Amino acid sequence: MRQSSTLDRRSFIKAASRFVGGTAAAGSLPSLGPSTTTARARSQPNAPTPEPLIQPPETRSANGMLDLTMTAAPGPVQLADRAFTGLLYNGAYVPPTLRARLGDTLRITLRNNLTSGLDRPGYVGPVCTGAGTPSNLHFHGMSVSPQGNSDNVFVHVQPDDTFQYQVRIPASGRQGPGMFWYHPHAHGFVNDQILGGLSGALIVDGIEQLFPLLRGLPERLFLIKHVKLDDESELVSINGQINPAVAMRSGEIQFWRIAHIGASEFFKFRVEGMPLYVVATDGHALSQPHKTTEFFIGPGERIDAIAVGPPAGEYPMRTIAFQNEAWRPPEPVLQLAVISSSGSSSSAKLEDEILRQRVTGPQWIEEVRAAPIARRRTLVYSRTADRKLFMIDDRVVDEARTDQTVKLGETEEWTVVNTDQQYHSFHIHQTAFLVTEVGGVSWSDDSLRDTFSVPPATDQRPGVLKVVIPFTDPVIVGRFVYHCHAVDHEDKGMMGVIEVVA
Ligand SMILES: [Cu+2]
Repeated sequence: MRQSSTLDRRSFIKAASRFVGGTAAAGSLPSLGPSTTTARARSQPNAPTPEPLIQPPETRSANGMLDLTMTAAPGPVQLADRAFTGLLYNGAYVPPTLRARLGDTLRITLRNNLTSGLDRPGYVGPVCTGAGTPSNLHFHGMSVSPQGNSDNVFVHVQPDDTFQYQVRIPASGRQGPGMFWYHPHAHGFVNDQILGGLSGALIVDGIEQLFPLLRGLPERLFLIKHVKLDDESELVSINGQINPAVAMRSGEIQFWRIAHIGASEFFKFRVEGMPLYVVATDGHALSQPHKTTEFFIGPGERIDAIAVGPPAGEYPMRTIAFQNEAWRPPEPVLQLAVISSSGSSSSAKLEDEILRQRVTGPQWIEEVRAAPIARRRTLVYSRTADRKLFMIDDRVVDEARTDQTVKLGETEEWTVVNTDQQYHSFHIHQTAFLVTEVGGVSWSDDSLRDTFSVPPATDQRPGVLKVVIPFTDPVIVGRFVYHCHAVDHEDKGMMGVIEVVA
């Protein structure tokens, strides 16, 4: 029923956009009466019979080297019954998952072919202007060098240009095995390029050494992307599929790697009637699996979890409506996938076995917890009333300015104060951090993060996030950035530059 009403609404908006004679970019429509302000346009297209979940293609390192050329260019995308022009790596809306091991080097040649104009008359595609723009590559979550041709977001690769990245993953140190991702980070163009489809998964193999139970389990990636089309409809896909079916046998154990590799949406979701056992967040292992039934995942965040095939039946993975922006109604509930379980084995005893697992080896988080705080800093997030500028400490980013200088070896406590009545997030490059306080309440995390959502301000007080950040890994010396990972905010200024000096 919901689908037919949103389809009606979609045709209505299409008609309206024809009437105003232009693209129906958000905010550009004239007032269409109360229905447009009370209903959100997000909708899933018709996908009558769920297709089996497809795993993205992979490119693996060999002899210590992962060699790949990635060309960013416009190209066709089909999501269920919707076709549009996206911005793609090597022609794919879900480009290859890069798989490497500690000690490997990623040697990636980026070719920027974002040259042709997408805003031609008759263009039907994402609300995006990613063509004719500079691009680059960021290796999100990785404790690698930010300098030279490594994970350096100050490099801007112009249209028609090529740049070769060489990112050495240290064989030992802070960087461990886990789930990471890659995406463009050319300031001012990030949102459009990720919305268009430019993002993929990056896995450092070896997590089974931390949790031997994971060895040999079938691995399922769930790469969440979101796109807004110029008729105002919004699509949320997993591995480039709308509402795919995940097949399990009752009592079967699978290893699920859920990553939000989209641009700017915050999601809360659950699998109805099916818990998951989280083993890592943002590529950092917990000390033991943690049973969870609801997940909050902002742009850039990842969750690795053990899933156990439930009794035979269908279990929808659905978003949960929640209030993000105080001035808009909550997003409607969306079905993201359906878990289709068959067979009759019992899964009851498996839960005990999973919850008994303990991570092997020393964990970085223990050092972070024990480190003395060398310095405390506060970042204040704000925006202008017209939403054109998003700021940290009352200023927009300037890539030539250094906002924070930190000494290598020190651990600091940063407080992020959100004066805006919507979610933002805190992300810093090259190092993970420990979350210690959320919304004025102390927060006990069992794993590190590299991205975390900052709660909205209320009428009474700002939303506050406290984190402890270790600047202790020599590989991170150099200049890099911290920012809100709702990247439309980052593009509009909500970013700062940090330099770690030896
Ligand atoms: Cu933000």
